[in-house]
Amino acid sequence: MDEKLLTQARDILGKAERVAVFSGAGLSAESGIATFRGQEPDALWSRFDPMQLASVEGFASDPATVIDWYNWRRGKLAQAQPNAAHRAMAGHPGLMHLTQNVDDLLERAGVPESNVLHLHGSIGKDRCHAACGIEEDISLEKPEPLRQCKGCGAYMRPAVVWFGETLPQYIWGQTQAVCIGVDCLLLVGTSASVYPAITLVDLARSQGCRVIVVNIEASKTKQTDIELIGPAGEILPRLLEGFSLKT
Ligand code: BJW
Ligand code: ZN
Repeated sequence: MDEKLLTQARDILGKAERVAVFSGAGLSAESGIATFRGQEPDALWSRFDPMQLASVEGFASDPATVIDWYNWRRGKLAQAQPNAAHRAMAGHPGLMHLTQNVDDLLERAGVPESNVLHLHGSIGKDRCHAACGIEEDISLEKPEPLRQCKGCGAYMRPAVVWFGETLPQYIWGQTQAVCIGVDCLLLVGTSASVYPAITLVDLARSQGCRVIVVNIEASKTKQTDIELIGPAGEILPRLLEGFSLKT
């Protein structure tokens, strides 16, 4: 890591009054959770077809395969533990987290549930695919195979956001409000390639917010002030040390 850039980033953080974190799959990579598009050989979209496994069309054509795939990922998450990056951020319980991640590793690290806005839903829940309102917590260790909704008979599915689906309206409104109010946004472990989530960074920037990137590779977005290149689990503990950050 470039020590000079780290010092500059800490300078920005030291002056910021309200900070928030926008995270992606790279945050959980050091916990053994595969990213989607990262350069790692186990990145999910290099091995699996996203339109078959993470779209309404894919679920309609072969729901059992989709559920089996999510249950395989749930098993991996059951074995995983929060890493040093999750823990470093949990040391700042006043921080708001806007995360694209569907895992619960921030919460397991000790971040209050109310401070985590899951833009793409939660893999630890199922909901009715016909949206009749039924939602159920599921066991990550022993998830249910394909089954029907007790309320209306449609299939149950993971409570996540697939391609072509809109983001939960309430969460979307809350994340926008956070982005309007912060003066520093940490962009941690995301390829910044999925809409509309990534437009939140532009929204924050349009209000004069500074953006600090933490990623193992250079960011595709040009809307950044400082890029700290390296694993989140190494950078975040050093970046955040000694501050009392809040949103
Ligand atoms: C590390 C690290 C370490 C590694 N430390 N860093 C063309 C143009 C514009 C938009 C579109 C388009 N075609 C289609 C669209 C829309 C589409 C979209 O954005 N597609 C793009 C891919 C082009 N978006 C949608 O469909 C969204 N809905 C929508 O637009 O609704 C409106 C609408 C409605 C109806 C019709 C049309 C429009 C919904 C998007 C839902 C995304 N869902 C997923 C799956 C969630 C469920 C699940 O988990 O299975 O969300 S896809 C996947 O991508 C997942 C992630 O949350 C999301 C973002 O990925 P993320 O987190 O950035 O991960 P990676 O893997 O991409 O990057 C990891 C990064 O970590 C890398 O940079 C590494 O370097 C780094 N890293 N190790 C630090 N140790
Ligand atoms: Zn139902």
